[in-house]
Amino acid sequence: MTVQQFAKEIRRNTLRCLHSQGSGHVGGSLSIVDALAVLYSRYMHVDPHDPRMADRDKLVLSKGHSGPALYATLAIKGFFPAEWLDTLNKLGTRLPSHVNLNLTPGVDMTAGSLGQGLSCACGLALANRLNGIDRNVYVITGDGELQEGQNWEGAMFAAQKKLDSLIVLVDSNKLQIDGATADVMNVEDICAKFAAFGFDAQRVDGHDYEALDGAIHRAKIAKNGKPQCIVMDTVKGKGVSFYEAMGAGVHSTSVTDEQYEAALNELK
Ligand SMILES: Cc1ncc(C[n+]2csc(CCOP(=O)(O)OP(=O)(O)O)c2C)c(N)n1
Ligand SMILES: [Mg+2]
Repeated sequence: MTVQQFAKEIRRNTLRCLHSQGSGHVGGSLSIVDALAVLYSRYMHVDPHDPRMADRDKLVLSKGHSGPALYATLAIKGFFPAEWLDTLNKLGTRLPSHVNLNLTPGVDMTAGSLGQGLSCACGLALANRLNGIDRNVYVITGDGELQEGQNWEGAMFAAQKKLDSLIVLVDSNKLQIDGATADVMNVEDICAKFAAFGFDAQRVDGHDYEALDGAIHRAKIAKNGKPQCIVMDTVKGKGVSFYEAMGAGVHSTSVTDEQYEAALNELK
């Protein structure tokens, strides 16, 4: 499967998952699909048959409300049966709307309360070093999420401890829950901010597979004592025209039978 096909399959399954609930975090799930496709096809050293393998790469989905995109990815990778995707948030489900490491095979950190994932990832990266494990810890944060001050405590800690196995991917889709990030509380220049905190920072088109691949590769091989940041310019709702066109409204929205069918038609 090419990375393009993988990404389409993730988008289809993300919408399948959201459709099972009838609504949910459509926009921020679709905006990270291409990053997940590159990570899980080319970088993540994981074993679907041994999800807790000590010697694995880890992903902290700090913007935990985008769980459906991660679930879609993990289902395709074989971490659990695809039928689980039809149970989003249902009573007794293993797939809660916000990621939970105790419920879902392949989920490495619980998240949902925004702002905490980078700190958690610092702990995971430091623990790897103490245990002699040479693997990467990836974090995906939202752009709006960076308004949470705890991120910058985590960033300081990462630089202080020289956590160069830590790779932060910022999903810069320019929107948060109820408007444009620039209008609510501007977080730009994100690259310059991370660089000022001691990171190597790059900025790429978050829907360009080869650009993403190049940035992740550079971050992975840097090993220069600096934590790594990749700001991804993305589109909320990416891949489905009518979701892309919704603006901030796509943050949490419906996936009706009609919308699901129309979206699948676009994702053939
Ligand atoms: C601490 C905290 N405050 C508020 C929320 C509610 N909330 C969920 S998503 C969201 C918007 C986040 O915006 P952004 O980080 O840009 O995410 P994305 O655009 O990728 O969906 C908010 C405010 C939350 N989950 N956690
Ligand atoms: Mg956003």
